[in-house]
Amino acid sequence: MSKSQTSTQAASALPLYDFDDDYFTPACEAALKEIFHRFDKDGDGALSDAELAAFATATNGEPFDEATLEEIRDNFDVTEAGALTLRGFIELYTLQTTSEPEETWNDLRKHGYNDQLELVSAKEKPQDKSSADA
Ligand SMILES: [Ca+2]
Repeated sequence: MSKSQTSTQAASALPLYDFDDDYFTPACEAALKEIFHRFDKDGDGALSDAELAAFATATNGEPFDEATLEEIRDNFDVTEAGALTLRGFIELYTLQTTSEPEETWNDLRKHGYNDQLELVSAKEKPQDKSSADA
């Protein structure tokens, strides 16, 4: 689903991917690894379904559907139990970043990074949730 907000920024943002090296820039690699470990709650080096759901919700506002999970397991490095490894996570972002860098920028901003790929706010913002019942 496309979001209603349009993103026209980031024209002068840092590069995320070094096409000469065929790999992420060091700053982007560090950011992606930090995000991966942030959601790897039990620290076993892979994102289980529950951890992946938390990641997807923080990134997209909703967990991946079953078809997307299948796609992830089919295309990227996962453990025997089907949890996405760091390598798989990097593979996933390689695919997205080389085709749609704006999408990766959106994700990085969602997770608190600014245009210099500095972590400025690691907090998930709860204000757009309708469950303000505290
Ligand atoms: Ca884990």
